Amino acid sequence: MSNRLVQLMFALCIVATPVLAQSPKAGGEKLEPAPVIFDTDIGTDIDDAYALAVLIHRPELSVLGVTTVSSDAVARARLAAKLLAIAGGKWASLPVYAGISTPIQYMKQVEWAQGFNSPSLHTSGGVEFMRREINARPGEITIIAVGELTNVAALLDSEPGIGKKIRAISLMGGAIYRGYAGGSKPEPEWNIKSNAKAAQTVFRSGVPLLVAPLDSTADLKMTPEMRVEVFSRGVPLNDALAALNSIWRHTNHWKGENPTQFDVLAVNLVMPRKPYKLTDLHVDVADDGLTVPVPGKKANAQVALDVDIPQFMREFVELLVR
Ligand SMILES: [Ca+2]
Repeated sequence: MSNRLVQLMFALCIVATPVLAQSPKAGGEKLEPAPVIFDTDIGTDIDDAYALAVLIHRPELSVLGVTTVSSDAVARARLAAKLLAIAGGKWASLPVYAGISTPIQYMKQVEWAQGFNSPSLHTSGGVEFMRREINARPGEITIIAVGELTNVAALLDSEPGIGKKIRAISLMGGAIYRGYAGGSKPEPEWNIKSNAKAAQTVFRSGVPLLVAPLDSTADLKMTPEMRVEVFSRGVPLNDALAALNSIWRHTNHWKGENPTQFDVLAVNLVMPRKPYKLTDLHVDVADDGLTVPVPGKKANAQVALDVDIPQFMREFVELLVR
């Protein structure tokens, strides 16, 4: 098959992707930003902080608020609120709500925000915030979920029919055909296995799902050279990322050195700037958190199984050094 033909097929594939389409403004070519809520376990791994920074730099997305989940969700919310305050401008007043807390996990980065407070920081009410926003704008809002799915499942369980009012859920989670290491077998991935029951609720909900599993995210490594580019920019948000990256790098118990940008892909899938390969799949979640593709069954997700890693990382760095 010629390269040209492959490109054409790729283009057609993207055009046919319904949940990703933006709504054109009436009478004009300019596109309305897509409203999103960012649900995060910021503070444990480092990629949530980068994903939030990417959201700050994506004008085609309109962030309505941030909700936090798992471990000490209040400490996570404080961290997100401080990062947003440092970003400044409208970001400083973006609402941040703690969602559901769970038993304590490693989350050393939250100490960076100890004692921080602001009027936009809410120490409870994450799930209620999501429900309020979705009911106010039925069919419009995409939830970007980059932690365990506890808040999202609680939202779906909180009100009959609420799922039908959610435009889509773009989530980082699962391992379809591989695990964390290249060439490894699929294994229960962290966000799914941390609350497999919640993940089952989400995958059975009928809400359109965009899924960034380990298949496409586990190799999104931020090299030392990329960190130099981002951290030498000399702006407060990047300085904050450098501080958080340093805390994470020197304290994480899995000896992570080059941050893997798992969660950034879940942000990018809402409004892709380039042809990610999305595959319609039916995905079942087993009780241990394994995500199992079921061939022949009606698809419940569009799954990113493949990504152009150099292009993704280049775009990621360019966004953060603007
Ligand atoms: Ca995360």
